[in-house]
Amino acid sequence: MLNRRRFLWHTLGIGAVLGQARSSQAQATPTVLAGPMVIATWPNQPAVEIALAALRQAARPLDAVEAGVRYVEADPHDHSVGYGGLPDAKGKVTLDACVMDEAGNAGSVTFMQHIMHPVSVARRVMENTPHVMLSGKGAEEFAFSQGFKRENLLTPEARRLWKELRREQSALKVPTSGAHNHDTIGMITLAADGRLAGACSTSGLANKPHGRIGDSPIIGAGLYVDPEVGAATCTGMGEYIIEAVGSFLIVEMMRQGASPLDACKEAVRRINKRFPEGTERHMVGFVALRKDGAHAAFSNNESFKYTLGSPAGVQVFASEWA
Ligand code: SD4
Repeated sequence: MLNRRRFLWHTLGIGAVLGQARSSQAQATPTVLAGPMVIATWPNQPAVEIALAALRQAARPLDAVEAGVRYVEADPHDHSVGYGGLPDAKGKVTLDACVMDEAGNAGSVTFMQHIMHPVSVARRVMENTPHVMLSGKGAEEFAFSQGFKRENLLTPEARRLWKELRREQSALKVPTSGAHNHDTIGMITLAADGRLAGACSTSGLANKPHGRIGDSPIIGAGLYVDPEVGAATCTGMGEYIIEAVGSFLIVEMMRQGASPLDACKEAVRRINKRFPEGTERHMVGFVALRKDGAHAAFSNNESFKYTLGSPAGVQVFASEWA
């Protein structure tokens, strides 16, 4: 019998495996950190510019990453994050987000509705409670208790796109990671003094089952920051990323001496190996930043792009992929 994801591959007629990444424990050429750095998934220039500008003014990396991600959460044209995000199968916009700071503290909210800035609620969970994760109604009630406003996050445009997507998917009866499902923001920041922080925020897969939670709010899956080593974050089909514990895997490999690129390749290789039918629509994309400023991105799909903010400015790059 086909398992759930094999069913997706077969149903969608996804192409053949696209090759495998090579892993290595080789020590990368050391990079001298020449200034603050920011890496984010997808073309997210304004968000990276905000975070980089904050770091240049000596902001705490956590403040920089929160400010950058908040920009995307408030953008009605990003249909994978916050306001304007595409709803789930019940027509509800449900949000997942997490943060980690320079000490390795973490906070997260999952399956939360009606709050424009889940990244900031995740930060409050980290700072104002002894817990790491709050979910659903409980997360919402906590947000209200912290002064966040209840808002309608479903825009007319998102509702229209969701209806289109439902028509496309009605024959399949499964959510897919196709058009309109990109643009989840994962962002990692590095201050000139080596302090790190990260955040990830998403409305998840469009038309997902009500209650489904992806990788983005899961510490170690959608984001990981190790203050001594570096940070990683990602985008794509959350189920694959959770099962690979993708971001933790990458940071831990960097701790063992792998370069950021080899570590990202290994995470993608493990996912491709388990699901060799191909990744035309079911992509994953990782970005990694080592404490010395060395960085990389790798995906199993040629569509993946990332935004780098460095002393050279803010630029969008096509990721390597296999
Ligand atoms: C999820 N990882 O919920 C998210 C989706 C995503 O760009 O990254 N979309 O599985």
